[in-house]
Amino acid sequence: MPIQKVLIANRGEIALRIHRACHEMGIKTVAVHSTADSDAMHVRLADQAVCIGPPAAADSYLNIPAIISAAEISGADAIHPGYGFLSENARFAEIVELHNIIWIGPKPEHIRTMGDKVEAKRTAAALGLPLVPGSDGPIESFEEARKIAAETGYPVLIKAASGGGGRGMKVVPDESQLETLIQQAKSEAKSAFGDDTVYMEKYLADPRHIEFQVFGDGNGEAIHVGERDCSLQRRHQKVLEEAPSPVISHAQREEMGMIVAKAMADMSYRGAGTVEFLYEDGQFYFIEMNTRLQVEHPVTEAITGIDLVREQIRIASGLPLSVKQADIEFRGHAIECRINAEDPQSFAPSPGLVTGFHAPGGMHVRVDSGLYAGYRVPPYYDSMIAKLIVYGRDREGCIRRLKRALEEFVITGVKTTIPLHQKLLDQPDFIAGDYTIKWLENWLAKEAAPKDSGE
Ligand code: MV4
Repeated sequence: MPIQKVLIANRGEIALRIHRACHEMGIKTVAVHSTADSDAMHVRLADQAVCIGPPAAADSYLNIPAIISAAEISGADAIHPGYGFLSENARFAEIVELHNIIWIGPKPEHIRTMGDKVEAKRTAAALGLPLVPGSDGPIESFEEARKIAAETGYPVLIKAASGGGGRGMKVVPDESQLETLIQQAKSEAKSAFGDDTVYMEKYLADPRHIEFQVFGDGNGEAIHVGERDCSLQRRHQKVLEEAPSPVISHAQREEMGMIVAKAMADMSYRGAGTVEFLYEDGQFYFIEMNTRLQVEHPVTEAITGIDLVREQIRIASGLPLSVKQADIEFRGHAIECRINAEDPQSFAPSPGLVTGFHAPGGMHVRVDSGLYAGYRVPPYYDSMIAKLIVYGRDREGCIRRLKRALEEFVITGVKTTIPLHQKLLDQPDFIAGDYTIKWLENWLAKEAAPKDSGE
């Protein structure tokens, strides 16, 4: 039986994105929402909507019994988790499947494996992916740590096995601080994640963050749909992403893409995944894998023409992958700007009433957003309110079109990061594609510093 009704366990632009794929496939949708989101666009567009709790995410979008009940009551036969919230909760995936509801996502065992960063690295190594040198598993003793650090060379980085996304990392400059920083990392990991397992890696001083998008059918077939460059981040939040990466050649993409796709095939991975690498001096180093759809997936859609959410739904329905690796072509260039309801200088959240909204349009301009004039941005959730995704024949044309689209974009009533993107697109380093994971924060620090008048 094909999927007839999907419950979308999310909110905001990603809930709309999933709804759109469903309706294009003839599938009905059920929205869930908190009491703070009764007027949200995802609720308005869906065929049905169920209120699942009060504003706090812990009581609504993370409320497993309420979401399962909503699926049962509405007769949904599948659940799509989107990103964030319950998307990488292996227990939730298991519970969904135990209720005979189709989980539009990876196998729960793979979600669990990749959620533990030590297990993820072990798995990646066994599958032949290149790793950052470091401890083969958790750090068991200070003596062992001292030995490994001496072998890999300082500085080293202590990371939490249950961390990810940069939380709880400690850079250790030399041996004198190793013991103290391991202790600190362990105690912070314990209080943040309830798990004090830590591991060690050589600290890469100035890499790029490049990730490969993959799909598996769960039965040993897998493809890659290229990489995205996500190096422009602030406090581990991506600000702008692009595909292809300005520094990866066609040959490198083919080579690394094949290695990654083969790894996914060998583990019989199911659904969408993102394999994250640090890239420095021409080398890729695996760091983590995300077992979900990502915010920045539209740049991949733009350069491949493949609807990634449709692909996820097809796989969950038991259908084969819709494209063969040999038929996937990468054409042109795409950039996504994440637009947040924040002060563009201080990054302080700016929730409240949207008094005016006009989205840009025209050829190759895509806006994914649940905003409308009269909508009130609630203060309880992530501040991302829109994504602007622009395509061009080449990177230069893409940047020109993106600037034009940002000029057209009107959002009044709340502050947004649109002016930040406009400034960023004028930076010579950005225009040259010459940036690493440190570039954005360095630039922001310079911008904030009082200008030297030169007198
Ligand atoms: C690193 C690293 C340098 N060396 N690992 C941060 C988030 C997490 N996913 C991995 N992170 C990093 N791991 C080694 N061995 C630097 C970072 C990092 C980073 C990575 C990607 C994008 C932005 C970043 C910002 C600061 C640090």
